[in-house]
Amino acid sequence: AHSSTYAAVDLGATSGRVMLGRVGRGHLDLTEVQRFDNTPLRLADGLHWNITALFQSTLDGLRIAGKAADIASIGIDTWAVDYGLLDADGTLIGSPFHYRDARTDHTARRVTKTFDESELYRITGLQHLPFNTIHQIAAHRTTAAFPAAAKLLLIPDLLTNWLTGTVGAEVTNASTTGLFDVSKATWSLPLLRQLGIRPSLLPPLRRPCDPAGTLLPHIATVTALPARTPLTTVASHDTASAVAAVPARDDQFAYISCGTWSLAGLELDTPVLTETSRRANFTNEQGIDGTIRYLRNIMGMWLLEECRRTWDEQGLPTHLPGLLTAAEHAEPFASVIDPDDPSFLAPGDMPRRIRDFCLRTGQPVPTNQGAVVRCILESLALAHRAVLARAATLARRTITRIHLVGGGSRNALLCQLTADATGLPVTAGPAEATALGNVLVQARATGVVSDLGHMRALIADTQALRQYTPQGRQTDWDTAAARLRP
Ligand code: LFR
Repeated sequence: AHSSTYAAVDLGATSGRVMLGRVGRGHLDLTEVQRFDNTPLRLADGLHWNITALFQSTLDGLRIAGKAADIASIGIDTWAVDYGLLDADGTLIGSPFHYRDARTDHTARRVTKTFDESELYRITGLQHLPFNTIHQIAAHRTTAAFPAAAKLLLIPDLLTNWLTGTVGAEVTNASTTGLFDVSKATWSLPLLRQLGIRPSLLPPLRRPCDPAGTLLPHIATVTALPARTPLTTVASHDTASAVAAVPARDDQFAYISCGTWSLAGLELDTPVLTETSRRANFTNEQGIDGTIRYLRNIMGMWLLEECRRTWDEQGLPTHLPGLLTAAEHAEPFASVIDPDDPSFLAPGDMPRRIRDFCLRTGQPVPTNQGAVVRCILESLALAHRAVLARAATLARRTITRIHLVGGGSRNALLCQLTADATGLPVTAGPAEATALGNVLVQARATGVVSDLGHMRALIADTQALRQYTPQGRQTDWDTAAARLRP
């Protein structure tokens, strides 16, 4: 049967990958070509992404992909909010900052002093996160570099620029900046004016399925790909790609895109811009086809990843299956944390910060690795439950099933605890939802799949999914939740 192959470049906060997706009638498969670590770079002025290393790994991956298949097109997605600045010659000014850099600790407060937060929310619909692009710019603009900037490119748009020379801002990612009008789906010119940001700094918007140019000659040479290999604009915000790939069969679902972050919420037709929604810190980000991703960020597997990094430095075991088995045998509900406590955001000794949280809140301190992992997973399940219940109320929707996608869907204990805590059935998988969403938007741009419903049905029909049914008593979770209330 006829099928086409697409290359998906998917960069996450801790690892990146290049995948090949083959799509045909009733057919979809994904193979990994190359996986690489994404290790941040600490320089004198703060925490950065090692963007040239990421670009090099991307090129290596594309070269291998091109040897394995004839590539119809390439799509790029990454995490959101971060950007590179280009000068008037199109040269990158400095290495892009990492959203976990501490420089926004103070600027976030400054922006919200200059602006009425309610008004900001009515325009952007964005949850308050200290690292939103708007706050990063507030910190950046006092540096010598900023005045030299002619264009601000979000990370996927920057990599696209390096591959094809084209300049654009993909819309799902643009919606995470805090400079975007969610109701009009355009950059907010009034907001830019008030902030004193030249509108020309922001590139014209492009939408998933739009063409994004063809490989520059020197890129075609180093990747050994055909000269006119096209890039397709995908949902370049990884979370938007992941949600596009949720294998839902109806619209009464909630999703949890679980990787470094847990993004838990609903897909809506229109944004919820009420004061209650703002105070609950729900975000309205753009999904594909003008859908709204109504969700909250929960600290996610970052807590566990950072624990493992610390344990590795301390010479303790870090093998995930071993840690999860230990967590299964650990005592339930010994202590719970609020995963979104600001003290957990920065890189560093995570087990110590978890112990500190337990001490501060008068709970037993987890004394071994199994207890720490149990505490993290139960706390994430509790947060999943709180966020989804709130989302349903605020958006006046009924949830009958949770789709848990992303790397976290491989974690059976987390999936089961999420089912138990919410009292809802959980469908887990696909783990590579982001890359699949990336591939399927490319397939759609070339007419191989038709619409969002078709994309989701294809995933539901072809990918291995696991079902979890709620067990245990809801009251145990109520009691645990009550411990976190002051
Ligand atoms: C997930 C994600 C989230 C965003 C965070 C920072 O990878 O893209 O959606 O809030 O990273 O960019």
